[in-house]
Amino acid sequence: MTRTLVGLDVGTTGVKALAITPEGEVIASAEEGYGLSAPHPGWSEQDPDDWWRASQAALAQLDANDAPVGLSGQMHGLVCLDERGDVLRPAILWNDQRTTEECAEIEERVGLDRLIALTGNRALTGFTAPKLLWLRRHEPDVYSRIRRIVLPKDYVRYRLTGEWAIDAADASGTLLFDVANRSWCDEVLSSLEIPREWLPPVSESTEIAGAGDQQAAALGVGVVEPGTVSVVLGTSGVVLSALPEYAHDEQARVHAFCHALPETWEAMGVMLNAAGALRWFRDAFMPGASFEDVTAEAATVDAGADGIVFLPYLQGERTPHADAAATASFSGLAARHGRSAFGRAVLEGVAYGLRDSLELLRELGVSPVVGRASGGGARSRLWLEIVSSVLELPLERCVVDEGSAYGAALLAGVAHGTFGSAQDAVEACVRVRETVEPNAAWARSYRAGYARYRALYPAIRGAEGET
Ligand code: XUL
Repeated sequence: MTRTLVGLDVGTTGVKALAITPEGEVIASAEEGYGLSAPHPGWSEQDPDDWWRASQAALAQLDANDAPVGLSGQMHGLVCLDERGDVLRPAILWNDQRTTEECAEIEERVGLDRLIALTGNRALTGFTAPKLLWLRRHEPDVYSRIRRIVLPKDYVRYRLTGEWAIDAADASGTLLFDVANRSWCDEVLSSLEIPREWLPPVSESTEIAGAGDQQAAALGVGVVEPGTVSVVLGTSGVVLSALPEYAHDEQARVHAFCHALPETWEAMGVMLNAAGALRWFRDAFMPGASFEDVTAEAATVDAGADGIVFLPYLQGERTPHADAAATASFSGLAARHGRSAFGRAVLEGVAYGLRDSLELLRELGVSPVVGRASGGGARSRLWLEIVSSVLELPLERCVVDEGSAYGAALLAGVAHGTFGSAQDAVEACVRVRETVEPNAAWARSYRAGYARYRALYPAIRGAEGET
C-alpha cells in the first residue's frame, strides 16, 4: 500500500509543504512566503494569520488531502491566545532581541545555576519565557488576556485540527521545560509566576508528528545518534548532535534540548546568521546579484581571505557568546583588498562560528565522525568545502535536500504507523548523495584563521565596553 506523507514547515520567510512516498521520494512540493516586521530595531514579529493562510495555500497545491501531516517550524516564537483562541498580538520570533532585561531578571529570579540545572539552558533573548515577561511589563493589557500560548507550528496545528498540543522537542526551547524529564518545569513556572494552564499538553514528536525546525531537519538527514552531526547553513547556522542520554554544558553555551525521538536528547549550537550573513553581504555589496555570483567571486580568493577575518554577529549572537549586543566586523583590511576578499571572509567567518559550536559539542563528549549538511547555503560546493576544511570533518549531502519539511513528513509516517520508529523512517528514506572532504591545505590555513577569529570577539567587546 502506498501512502503519501506530508510535511509542513512553518519557517521564518515562508512555509514549505512536501508530499513524499513511504520510500522517501518527493512527489510534490510548494512554498508560500510572507513578510517579517521589525516595528523597532532588534524586534522581529509576524502575524500568525499569515502562517495559516500560507499553510492552507501550500497544502492545497500538494493535492494530498487525506495524507497525514507532520509539522515543523521556527522555534521559540511566542503566540498568545485569548479565551476564545484568538491571537492577541503579532508573534514575537526567535530572532527578536528585545528581552535582554527580562533574561537578566529570569537568571536572577531562578538563579543562573538553578536555571541551567532545571532546564539545561540559560535565558537567551530569542527564547519564549523572556518574551512573556516582556509582555507582562510592557503590554499588561495583552498579558492579562492571555489564556493559552503556542509555538508557531503548533498555532498552525491548532488552526488545522483544533488540537492544542506541543512536542517535547519544540517545548525545550521555551525555557519553561524540564528537558531532562521531558515535562513542564513547575519550579521555573512558579518562580516566573507564569500559569501552567497556559501551556499545552506535551507529547513526543513521534506521537503527534511535530518538532522544531532544527530537530526535524536533523531527523530528515538521518541524525538520530551521536557520530553524525547536523550542520545547517540556513538563515541561522546550526551544529546539532543527538545524545542517547541527557547532558548539558555547565555554562549552557550550547542548547540542551529533547530530540525528535523518544528518550533521545540533543546538544545544539546556534549562530543567528549563516546564510543570513551571506544574504546581508549580497544585499549590501552586490545588490541584485545571485548567490552563485557571490560565491563565484569569493572562489577567486584563496583560503584565508587574504588576511581578512569576518565576525558574523550581525544581530548579536547566541552560541558561543549569548550576547545580544555583539556586533559583526571585518578586520585585517588593507588597501589591496576588494569586494571578493570580503565575500570570501563572510563564508569563512560563518564556518568559524560553526566550529565554535562543534568544539562545545566535543567538550560535552560528542566525537563527530561526519557532518550532514543542509540548508540553502549547503547548495554551494565552495561553502561546503570551506566549512568541511574549517571543521576538519567530512560533510555529506543527502539525496533529498528538503530540510525541515522532510523530517516533518517522516514524523507524520511514524505517528501514523507507516514506520515503526524514527530510526525505521531514516532507514527507509535517508540516503547520502555525495561527500565533501576537507581540503588539507585550506585546513592548515584555517587553523591559524580560527585562532585569530577566536581572539577578535573579546578584543572588540573589550574596546566597546559593556552596553
Ligand atoms: C533554533 C532557532 C532557529 C530557528 C530558525 O534554536 O532559534 O534555528 O528555529 O528557524
